Amino acid sequence: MVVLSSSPALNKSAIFSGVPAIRLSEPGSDSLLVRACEDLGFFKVTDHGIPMELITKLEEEAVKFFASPEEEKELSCRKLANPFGYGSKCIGSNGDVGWVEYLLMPVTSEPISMAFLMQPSASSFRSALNEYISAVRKLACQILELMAQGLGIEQTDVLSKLALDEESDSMLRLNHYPPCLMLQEQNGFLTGFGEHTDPQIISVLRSNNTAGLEISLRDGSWVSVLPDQEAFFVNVGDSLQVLTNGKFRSVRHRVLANGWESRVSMIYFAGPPPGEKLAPLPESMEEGEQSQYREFTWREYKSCAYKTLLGDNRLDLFHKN
Ligand code: GA4
Repeated sequence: MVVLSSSPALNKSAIFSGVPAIRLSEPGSDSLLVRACEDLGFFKVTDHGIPMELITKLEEEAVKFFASPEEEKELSCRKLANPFGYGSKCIGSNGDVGWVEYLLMPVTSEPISMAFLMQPSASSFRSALNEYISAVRKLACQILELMAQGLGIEQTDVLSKLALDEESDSMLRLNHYPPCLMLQEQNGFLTGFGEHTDPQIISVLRSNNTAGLEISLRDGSWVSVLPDQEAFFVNVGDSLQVLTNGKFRSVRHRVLANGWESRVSMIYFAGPPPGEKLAPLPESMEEGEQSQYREFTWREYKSCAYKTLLGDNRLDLFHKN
């Protein structure tokens, strides 16, 4: 078990009221999405169509899971290969730590099976996960199709088909940031999940009604995002930045934990198939525009990501010159 004793208490950033809130069904939502991806690389969607019962059911199961004894959590996931499974405080394999415990699962075309979360009592957890995964994947695809439409791309499934592909390397992460008793007296904050960008195409995040998520604006300043029970937050990931030749901005974000509240978040990462070449979509480029990146596959990018530290700027390594 890693102890985070030397982490200094952090100050919370100013609350940001500028997160674009987009109703997917409103006319012009495609252009609004594009603008948000260009400006911040971050937005929230409000009429997502995912029933609240489904979200609440998974959130309750996640809370139950994280409240179970440490050995049980570890045992229930032992069939999953690295980096998947249950983890506590260690993020990745290069020494990053945070005040967080998590469950990281691959999302495939097959439902989550008995091989994972093996106790008989986990059957309601598995079914909540499966229902949630199919709903959130559908939402991610709807968003990706609107983005393609907003970019003026005729083939609007050009992005969503990557997430729907049989081989798509997508995943679901449940994070639990427990209250940190050490911090209660100091009234401070601690790094729950350190600053980073997500390597995938987009990430679709839902959290309980607890603050903690912060994003970095274009000028590098950090702002705190107000929780919203009704909405899903969406991050542009590094892959989408490449696919749009840098027009969309992969957003740096982090999570701060505090002394009193328990934060639970559920994030679906829409990833491409391993062999997919990541290169700017020709339709998203102006005439004569050159790619800013050398060509590489998602497999290469992911393997590079796992050699880096969480906060590293991984895309720089693939930038031309
Ligand atoms: C960040 C986004 C996802 O949570 C994740 C993370 C992954 C991990 O926790 O295993 C990484 C991190 C994430 C980026 C750099 C590497 C890999 C930890 C780390 C230090 C699951 C992912 O795909 O990349």
